[in-house]
Amino acid sequence: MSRLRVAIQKSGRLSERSLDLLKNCGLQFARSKDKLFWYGKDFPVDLLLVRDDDIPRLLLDGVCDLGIVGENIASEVMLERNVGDGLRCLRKLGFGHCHLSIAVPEDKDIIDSSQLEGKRIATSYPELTRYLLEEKGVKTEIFELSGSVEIAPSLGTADAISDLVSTGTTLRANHLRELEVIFESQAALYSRKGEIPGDKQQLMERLLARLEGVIQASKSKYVMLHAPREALEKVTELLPGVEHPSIMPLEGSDRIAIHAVCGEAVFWEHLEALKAVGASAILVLPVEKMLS
Ligand code: PRT
Ligand code: ZN
Repeated sequence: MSRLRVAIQKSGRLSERSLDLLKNCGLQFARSKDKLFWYGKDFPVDLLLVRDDDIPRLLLDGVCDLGIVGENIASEVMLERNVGDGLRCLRKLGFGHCHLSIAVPEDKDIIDSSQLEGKRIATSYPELTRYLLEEKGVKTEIFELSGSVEIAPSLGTADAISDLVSTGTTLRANHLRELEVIFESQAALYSRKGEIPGDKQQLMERLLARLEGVIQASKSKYVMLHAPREALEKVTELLPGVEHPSIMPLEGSDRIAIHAVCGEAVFWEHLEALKAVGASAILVLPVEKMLS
C-alpha cells in the first residue's frame, strides 16, 4: 500500500506547530533512532525531519510528497531552481507569520526602494529579493549572507538589507529602519505540481480534509445560551461567524436554547452584548474536531 512522506522542519520556529498540527490530525509516529525519519503508526504517513531550506528541494526532487515550510523558503527555492510554479501550495497554515522587508540604516535619507538602484543589499534570500526588486524596476547588487544579515550595514559591507521581520525588534536593535515590505509569508503545506498516483492522491485528500478540520476547529468555539424567543435575530447577529444556529424550545418557558459554532474568536465583549439583549446561561466551549 502507498505511504505518504511529509517533510517538516527538524528544529526551529516551525517545528513544534508543524508536528502538533499533524498529531492533531490523528497521526502517531514511531521515532527512529536518528530521529530523522518517523514511521506513521496507524495512518500511512511518515515524517522526514530536516532543515527547512531542504523541504522544497526534497519535494521538487520527489523524495517527499508533502512539506510544511515558510512561503519565503518555497518561493526562494522555486526561483533558485528556475521552476516558477514547481510547487503547489495546498493550504496556508496560519502560523509562522513574518514578512521579508527592505531595511536601511536609521540615519540614511532613503524614503523608497527606487533610491537603492545600484546599491548593495545583504540578504539570505537572494533570488526572492532580486526578483521582487526587479519587479519594481530597481536593479541592485545582491550580497548573499547565510545569517546575521542585520549587521551588514554597520560593518560597511552593504547599504541595505532584505530580511525577515516579525516583531521588528532585531531591526531596531541594529539601528535599521523598515523601508518596504516586499513579501508576506506564513507556514504552508506544499506538494509537487504534476500527476500524483491515484492512491497517494486519495491519501492526500484524506489528510487535507483532517487538516482543514483541525484548523477550523482551532478557530471555532461552540456557544450555548438561553434567550427570549423574540431576541433570536439579535442574538444570531451578535454571535461571531455564525449563520445557522440550532434552536430548541425550553419546556414551560417562553425562552429558547440556542447552540452555535462560532467560526471567529469569541471575546468577553460578545458575551456582554449577548447578555444585554437578554441572553443567559452563556457557555463557550472549545471545539476539538470538525469534519464538513
Ligand atoms: O535550521 P533551519 O535551517 O531549519 O532553520 P532556520 O534557522 O533557517 O529557520 P528558523 O527556524 O529561524 O525559521 C523558520 C521559518 O520561520 C522561516 O523561514 C520563516 O518562514 C518563519 N519565521 C517567522 C521567521 C521569523 N518569523 C523571524 N522572525 N524566520 C526568521 N525570523 C528571524 C529573522 O531572520 C530575523 O533575524 O528573526 C529575526 C527578526 O525577528 P524580529 O521579531 O526581531 O523582527
Ligand atoms: Zn533554514
